[in-house]
Amino acid sequence: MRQPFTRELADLLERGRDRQLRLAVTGLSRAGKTAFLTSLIDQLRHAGLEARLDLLPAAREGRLLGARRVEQQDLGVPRFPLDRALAALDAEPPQWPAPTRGISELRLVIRYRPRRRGWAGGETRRLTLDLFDYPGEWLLDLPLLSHDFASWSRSQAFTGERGALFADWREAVARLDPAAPVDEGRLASLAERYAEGLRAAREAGFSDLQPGRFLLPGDLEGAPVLQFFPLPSLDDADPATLAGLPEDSLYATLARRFRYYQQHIVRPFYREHFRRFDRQIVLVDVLGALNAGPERFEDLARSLSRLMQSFDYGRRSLLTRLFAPRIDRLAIAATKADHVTPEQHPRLTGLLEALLAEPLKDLRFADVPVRALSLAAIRATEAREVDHQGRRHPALRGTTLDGEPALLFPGEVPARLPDADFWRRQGFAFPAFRPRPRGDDALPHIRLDAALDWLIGDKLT
Ligand SMILES: Nc1nc2c(ncn2[C@@H]2O[C@H](COP(=O)(O)OP(=O)(O)OP(=O)(O)O)[C@@H](O)[C@H]2O)c(=O)[nH]1
Ligand SMILES: [Mg+2]
Repeated sequence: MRQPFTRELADLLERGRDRQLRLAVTGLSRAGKTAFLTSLIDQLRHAGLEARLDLLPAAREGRLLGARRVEQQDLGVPRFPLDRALAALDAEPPQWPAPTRGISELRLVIRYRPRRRGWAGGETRRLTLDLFDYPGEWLLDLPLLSHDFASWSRSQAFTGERGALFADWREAVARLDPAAPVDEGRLASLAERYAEGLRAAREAGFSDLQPGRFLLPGDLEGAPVLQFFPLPSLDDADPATLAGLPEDSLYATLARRFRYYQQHIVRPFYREHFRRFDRQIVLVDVLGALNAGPERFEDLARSLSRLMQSFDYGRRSLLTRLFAPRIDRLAIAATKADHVTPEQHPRLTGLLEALLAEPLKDLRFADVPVRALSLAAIRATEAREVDHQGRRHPALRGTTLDGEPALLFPGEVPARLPDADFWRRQGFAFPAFRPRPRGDDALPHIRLDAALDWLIGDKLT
């Protein structure tokens, strides 16, 4: 058996020769992470055969020979459920892969021929690609590291439609005395009500939700570390008084759990995973948010700017002070572009850039190379043109989830951030489509090859 340190040494050597790359895919719930990774792996496995990867030079030049799945490096991380995803797509009728939770990993070895001028030898090289899928919600917890329990409590707002979803919990919590001895059972049930509020808010399409792990508890379900909540009544409390409260008071108990969450949940993710990724792609379901209306759209904007703070490792950033990451390239992508007609795609990319204008400015200032694009990992529609009153109009053809054939024009994507006028006048509406039967070919996609080029293309030269 190989000793772990030998394997680490081998990994280190591979990395030294630039033959190993750790690529992570993230995005909020339902952004399209599983579909993206499934398609990416499928394209690479079909490379050199029937995959369409014209925007990836190594593939276009016929130098990409294929890819094989091998045993992953970190045996403690769940395996990315590739086979389950492919089985769903191969079902009759085809289905989308099931939602996933937590982090997962898969290792691919890519074989390619290096580009050599004036030399036609048969040398092949290998690139080891470690792929990771993890919930973007986890990144929403980064700002939590810069708070103590009291300041975190004050930073949580419960207003508007979103606040209404927490009404139940707010009413119960308003009556609590932070200094009173804690009642474990009561605290657990209040924490559960708070988590219910978060889940309801997510169901309703909100995404600016904290703590992130409450929504995706994984194996922490029911653990006391997830049994805390903000205390809105702390607004005007004096810090010295709070600090002096007894250990068994409600305040001290919640504050302890908050600290535990910081130390044992948030930090380890950054230390053991995030810091070690070489490249990342952040997926954003911009079209889904447009479909869901103005309040959700603004909520997405807010949570994305919070999520992107994890990538701003400029000099002053919180992250640099904690654990300097080494990401040298970042992509942000608007997913599910097959929900709109092709002439709308540049607008979709434009809208994504507008949505992320502030974080993008910070990233460029911090000299992090970043590229924005729009793509469909698994294209479920076909672009068509229809005649209407003697004029040709772009349209999409697809099959709805109920199996109904559809031919439609879903609407225009606003090129800038939508204003009140846009929501009043036009809005935006499209149905969800069923994936198409894939047969033996690689999965149909839009610009997944462009994403691949930006993320790994330079390692295949
Ligand atoms: N038309 C279309 N729909 C897509 C595409 N990618 C994802 N979807 C839709 O979006 C849903 C969510 O996609 P997933 O890949 O499961 O998203 P995820 O980010 O892994 O979601 P979680 O695992 O729940 O966090 C799918 O079930 C599809 O309905 C795409 O390329 N085209
Ligand atoms: Mg998933």
